[in-house]
Amino acid sequence: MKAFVIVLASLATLLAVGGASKVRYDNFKVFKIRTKSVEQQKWIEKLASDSKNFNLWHSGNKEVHIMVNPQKLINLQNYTRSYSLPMEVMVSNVQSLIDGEQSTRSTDDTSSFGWTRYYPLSAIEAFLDDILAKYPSVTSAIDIGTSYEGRKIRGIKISYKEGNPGIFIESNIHAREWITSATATWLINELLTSTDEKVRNLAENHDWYIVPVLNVDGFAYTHTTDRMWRKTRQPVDGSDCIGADPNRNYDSHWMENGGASSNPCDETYAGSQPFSEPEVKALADYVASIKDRLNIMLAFHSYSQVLLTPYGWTKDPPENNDDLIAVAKAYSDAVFELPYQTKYTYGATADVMYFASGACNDWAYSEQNISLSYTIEFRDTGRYGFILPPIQILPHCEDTLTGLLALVGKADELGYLALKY
Ligand code: 0X9
Ligand code: ZN
Ligand code: ZN
Repeated sequence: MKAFVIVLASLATLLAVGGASKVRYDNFKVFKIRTKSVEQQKWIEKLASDSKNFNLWHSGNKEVHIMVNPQKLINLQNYTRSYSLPMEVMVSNVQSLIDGEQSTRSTDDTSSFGWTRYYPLSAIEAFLDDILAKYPSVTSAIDIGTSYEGRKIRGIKISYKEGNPGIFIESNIHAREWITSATATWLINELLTSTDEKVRNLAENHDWYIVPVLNVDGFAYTHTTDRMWRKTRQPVDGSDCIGADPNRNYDSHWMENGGASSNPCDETYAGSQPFSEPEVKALADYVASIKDRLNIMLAFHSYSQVLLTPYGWTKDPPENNDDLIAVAKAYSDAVFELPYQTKYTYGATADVMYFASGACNDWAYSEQNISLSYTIEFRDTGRYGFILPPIQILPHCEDTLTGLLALVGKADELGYLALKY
């Protein structure tokens, strides 16, 4: 027995040493560049496919945020200077942001789950188990499926009674967007424990299907190895680059209109074919199996503070665009009323952001008949980007709950919560 313990202990050291080979971002900077044309936006995006030295944090029609290896800064500056593009430092040292994010870990790490720090997948799973054990009559486990690396993809259903309209939440499909699963787990807890009358109504008169971490492999990888990882972890035949952008992999106008990349080394690589990524296929199969029970689809992302409506693959507005916008506006207005005054904008993805094909919310809208379907890009607008400080988790969660109350209220008012089953 003793020998066994020693073997285990030395294995742990080995693993710890392995964990020491984390990707570091010392003196990497993030620049905010104001672009004047789609060509300029595209050029900067192209520079970012040199993924060792550059990484796209955000790309919009007016502004691009790009992370740069200090040694390669000149490549970017040559371009921005020749076109006199205004360029400002958003993050001066990415590694210090990452270090700051980790430093809030304390001794209560193992004893309780909370929302003052970010947790690894194992802790999120333990949280789900706790919740399922504590609220057995209103919660049930959802087995979404298995990831490429063999991890379980888990979800939870909250249902207080028969005959409720359904709301589905897909979260952390992009590995580095940690605030999404922190928010999803907080929401689960809040729906079950809040005594606020409005929240009780939200919880008990709707069925909630919540998948806090869809991209489980990528998420685990952001904790062990590379904080800035976005994609899945499935190798690509004939390429040294790993993973696809799972939010370009849904089978809805896949790879149309330049809304995704066919280059496996790009951050928006669409995969070898629709649903090539097992995590995306699993989610799609599950959603398809309950689609008649779903009235609203929400995909949690970060960052930018924007509600994105369909479509991402075309600028043509969907049939109920006015309603989609009215419901988004309700969310935005309600959040702005809070003391934090967080400003959410809204609009169609292809208009306000960029062409993005094969995304979850378009697929849910077009292929599964879920007429209210949003991508919500959480805090912030670029100060910290993906590395939102833990101190902001709870205020952000309040924002989200307030937004959701308004969103669901407006959806009801416009007749979108009528049962389809
Ligand atoms: O590019 C994405 O997948 C999302 N933005 S992120 O910065 N989190 O990567 C936006 C997806 C928009 N949805 C549609 N294309 N409909
Ligand atoms: Zn098409
Ligand atoms: Zn995302």
